[in-house]
Amino acid sequence: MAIDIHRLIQGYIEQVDTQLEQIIPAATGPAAQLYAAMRYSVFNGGKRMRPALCFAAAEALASSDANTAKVAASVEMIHAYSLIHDDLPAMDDDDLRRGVPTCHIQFDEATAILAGDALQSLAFKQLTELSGLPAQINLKLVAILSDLAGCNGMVSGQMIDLAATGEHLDIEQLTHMHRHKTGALIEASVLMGALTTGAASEEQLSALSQYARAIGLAFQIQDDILDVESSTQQLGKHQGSDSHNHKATYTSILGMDKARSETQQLYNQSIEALAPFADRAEPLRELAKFIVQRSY
Ligand code: GRG
Repeated sequence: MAIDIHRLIQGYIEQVDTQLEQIIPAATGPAAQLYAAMRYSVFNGGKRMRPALCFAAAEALASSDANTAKVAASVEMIHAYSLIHDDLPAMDDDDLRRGVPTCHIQFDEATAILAGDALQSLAFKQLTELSGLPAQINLKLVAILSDLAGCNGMVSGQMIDLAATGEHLDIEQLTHMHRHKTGALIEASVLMGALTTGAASEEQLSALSQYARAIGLAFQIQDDILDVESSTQQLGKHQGSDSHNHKATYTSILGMDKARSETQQLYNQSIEALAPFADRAEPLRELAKFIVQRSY
């Protein structure tokens, strides 16, 4: 039976949001503003692509479970922290995200920095609360998240991005940056979801890694295409912000047609990588299609 992608994503969103509600309760008392800023940044309408990839990767091997929901919450909290910090005046200096004022505009800069910090540490705490997995899998989850969200992944990508602002980049340099900045956390989401099944072989992880690396880059190219073609209302952030900020993009380097064909090629690669999983990988296939066809 064909999968309804919107229902599939909605189901994943409900599972991860239930988990996030438990992890980040509304608080009173001296740190109430910190919790308010964390909740503001997590519960303001993200697409939840990384949690969705976590659940779908688990389902490609076995089934998703309570551990998958915890890991999905973990990657979403890392994502939320990265967006809060990315929007700060010291970084991209943005005032609009997901159609609402960015965290530092709604609260203040110090609160936004602390909300990002707290989300990051809570993400790692989640990995101590998994049950029934062998210790070496638990350690592997921590190592993957630490590597791919940190200085071997997303944070390095962000540093490269900041250093490259206003500079000419060639396509290899741009790809290197985005494999880190955007692709690494997407890869972590897929690998970590698969690991929560306790049943992932090295071959399967390697195939899933190929899938994630292809779709992670396709995600970024589609983001660049939308930055040109979509509207501020649809995107929930300022349209054209990359060119406004003098950033190299796939569309500025390759042109729109080549950027589109590159996205299609990467999509094809992601689907090829899923061959060993047969029908069980249908949710991952549907998410790949959604990622390259999305309009927001
Ligand atoms: C500050 C350490 C640090 C890292 C920031 C992820 C990132 C690195 C910056 C975000 C800037 C950006 C627009 C990147 C392009 C791709 C991307 C990650 C878009 C936002 O992700 P979506 O579309 O967002 O999944 P939603 O709002 O749906 O969750």
